[in-house]
Amino acid sequence: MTELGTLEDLPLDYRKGLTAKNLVPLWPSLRAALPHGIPTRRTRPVVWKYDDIRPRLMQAGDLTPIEKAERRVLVLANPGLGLENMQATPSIYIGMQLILPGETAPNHLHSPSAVRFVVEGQGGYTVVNGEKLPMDKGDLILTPSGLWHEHGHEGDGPVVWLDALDLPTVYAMEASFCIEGESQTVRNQPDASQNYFTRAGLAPMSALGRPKDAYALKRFPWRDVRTSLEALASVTNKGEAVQLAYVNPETGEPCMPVLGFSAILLRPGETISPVRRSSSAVINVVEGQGQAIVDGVELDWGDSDTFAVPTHAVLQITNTGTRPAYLFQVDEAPMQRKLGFYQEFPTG
Ligand code: GTQ
Repeated sequence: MTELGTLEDLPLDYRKGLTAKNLVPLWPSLRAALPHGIPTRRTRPVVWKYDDIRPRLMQAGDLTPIEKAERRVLVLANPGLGLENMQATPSIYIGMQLILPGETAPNHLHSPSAVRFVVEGQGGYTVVNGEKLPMDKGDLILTPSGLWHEHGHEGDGPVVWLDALDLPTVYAMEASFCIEGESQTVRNQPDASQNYFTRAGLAPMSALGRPKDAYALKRFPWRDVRTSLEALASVTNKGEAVQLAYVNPETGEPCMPVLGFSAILLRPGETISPVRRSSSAVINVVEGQGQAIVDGVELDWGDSDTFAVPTHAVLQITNTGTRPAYLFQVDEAPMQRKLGFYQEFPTG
């Protein structure tokens, strides 16, 4: 590799002249911007233990009334990226949100897209453009860019969910903003997961003759995901990932434009070594115990823990328990595919 010239190689008055005119020489920074072979990654493989998050979230419930928070969220920030930047990975924002019985989180819309993945509790709901979506453990709820959404809780006990947003990308583009609105009028019918899209391969006939709905299904009940994972496991060799992608039932495309979502089942004692990918990931444990080895770093995980996988990382995940383990994965592969640089790097 050729040694490139440094800033110090340049006469001081030349450098000063460049700076005065808002100009920068590329060659001293070229290798940093375009490292050979593999990107420079500041993202650390880290695990956020739910046992560390939960008591602090409950404390926030005591310390900060919902009116003073709007969204009562603790952000899972990757220390390698700077805690203040609120990035679990460079393109994935993750928060844990608490809502208490009787509380409402006011109606708003924003340019980033969000999903909610329910971690614990019963009786929570989100209203998205007038559609009231129940939130049971493991349910995935979409609140896409530009759609009104508000949350509430009609049950007992705390409800906690994981928020995943494409905020870092939208923010980096100086395109992140929010609008507040009056509470929505709720349509008096069940959400589309309970009447329009109840089985894979079946869509309402009326859906064929109109433009595709970018967000046809906004709630993916965990009950169905779990059943489908178990069925897929029955025809998948041990060591091969049992993984289902959340897609739009009208288009077959990933259900959101920037972030991708999938669910994984690991059989007792099973180890999977997913292909190395150009996208990063955040994995939340629905249930189970195990270990992940991410670029050589061992991360132990249990129920409701969450861990970060940097871009291009070598990853191995093991279920060390005696029951199946279920994982929920967020990645930015849909965005990377659209931008034309998504890659998988088979080992060997
Ligand atoms: O619930 O709408 O974690 O707007 C961050 C921003 C949650 C939400 C977050 C948000 C929300």
